[in-house]
Amino acid sequence: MKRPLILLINPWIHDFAAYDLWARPLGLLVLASVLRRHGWEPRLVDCLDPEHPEMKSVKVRPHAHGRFARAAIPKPKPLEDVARTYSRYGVDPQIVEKDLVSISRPEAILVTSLMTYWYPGVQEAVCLVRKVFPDVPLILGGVYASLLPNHARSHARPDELVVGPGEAALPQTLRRLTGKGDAGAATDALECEPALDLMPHMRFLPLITSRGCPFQCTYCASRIIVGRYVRRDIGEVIREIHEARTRYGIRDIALYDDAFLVNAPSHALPILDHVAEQVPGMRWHAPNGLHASAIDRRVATAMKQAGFETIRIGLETTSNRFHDESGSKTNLRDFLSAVSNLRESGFTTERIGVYLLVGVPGQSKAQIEDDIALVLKSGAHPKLAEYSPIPGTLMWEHAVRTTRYPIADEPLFHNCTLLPAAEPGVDSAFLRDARKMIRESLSSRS
Ligand code: B12
Ligand code: SF4
Repeated sequence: MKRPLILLINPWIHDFAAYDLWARPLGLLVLASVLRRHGWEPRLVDCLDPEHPEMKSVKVRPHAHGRFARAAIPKPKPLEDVARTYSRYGVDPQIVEKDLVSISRPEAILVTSLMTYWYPGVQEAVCLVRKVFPDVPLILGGVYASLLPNHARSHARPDELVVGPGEAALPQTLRRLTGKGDAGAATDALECEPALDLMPHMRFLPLITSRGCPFQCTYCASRIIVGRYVRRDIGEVIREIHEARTRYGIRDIALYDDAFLVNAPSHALPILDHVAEQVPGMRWHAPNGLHASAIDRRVATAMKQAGFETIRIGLETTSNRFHDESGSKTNLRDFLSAVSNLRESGFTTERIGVYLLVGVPGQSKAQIEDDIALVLKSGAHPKLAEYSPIPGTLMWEHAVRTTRYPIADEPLFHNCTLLPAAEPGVDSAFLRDARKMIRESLSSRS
């Protein structure tokens, strides 16, 4: 019997800046695996497809990450005064429309969402699929939908909206809306294995070995979005890596975990050791921050042997006071020890990227300068990451009280480019100079 068709949409990004750091719609890809088990035939339309064959400006990327195609678009009214070009990142809408028209009418449409301030891209995608497939039930989920469900209901106007992981709710919601598919018994198990064959270009494996995080930092939404911290069976992770290599020839792994290295002896270490021995030649990339406090000598050696190439440590600041007050995920001593372990294991400065969170309420320019100096001195590469206030987090109320933007009324102001919660003086000019200083300092050493 023919399986009912379901269309999965990864919307465009509307922003001042966006860079494809091994970004793939992993939420939709894991839901596709669940839907297949429930009798559906999923199809993915990725508005961000970085290598769409009809996009003339797009070049094949040897390193699997790079720039998205973009087109300047008018700024939304609340951002009119911002002196930066605003763009739609991704595939031209006419090309996406052509792709949609070539697909037979689906029984249902799923749209994902990521950053809260990217909602205009979600609206645009919903409008287009509604135009091509009027009267097909449309369900919205993902990070934005979970953090701001009321805003998403009124601005994207889906037929249904799912908050949090979609695995449990989707099969039954689809059965109710369409009468199709197998509703099955509700389970709260979280899926982690993506339907890789749906990715238009399989250049790397987007891998998630655990969902959520045992910490609850005041500036982070992991706990709100995922709810609980769950680790996958190690054997399953290893099988997924083997399959990606043997079936699709994939050598690059992009880690999407919030907490890959937490409890390393019973989780990350056996995975890394197995890969080093049995799947040599893999290259690991961790664009999302890794936990400094977990990087002892044994972990650093295992990372080197398994083929880590892109390391980002989530340090945020060298201030122990900030860490004590924000969740204690790490501290300066553990960070310095992590860098020294990585260097002794053979990683060079350029490989050891360290995220420093900038523009946090109450953070002074002097603190940022000290953070940069200390990270450079430790032998690592500071990477400044602008803070985005996130509704529902413990720091949110503080940000609402101190920001000069109405962030509680308009999610466009959560955009980290605006430095919405930064103290006076911590502005784009200051950060431009800071980045220049980092480049100069690193190049003078090499
Ligand atoms: C991996 C990741 C990244 C990756 C890229 C991800 C991508 N695809 O583009 C990288 C490292 C590049 C990244 C970068 C950034 N990120 Co980020 N990232 C994440 C992270 C850790 C995981 C997202 C993920 O893929 N999870 C795995 C999949 C399986 O889960 P999922 O997508 O949520 O899908 C599930 C559910 O949401 C639901 N679902 C999803 N879609 C749908 C659809 C339907 C119909 C249904 C029913 C259900 C459903 O079911 C799925 C399965 O359970 C989240 C934190 C988190 N735990 O969510 C932050 C997060 C999304 N990032 C965040 C931020 C701030 C950033 C940065 C701005 C940081 C910075 N200052 O530089 C940058 C900006 C990126 C850019 N391109 O410009 C914030 C969001 C802030 C906001 N205001 O919205 C988060 C929440 C982290 C945080 N600080 O709390 N990020
Ligand atoms: S340790 Fe990282 S992922 Fe976990 S809550 Fe803190 S910032 Fe979020």
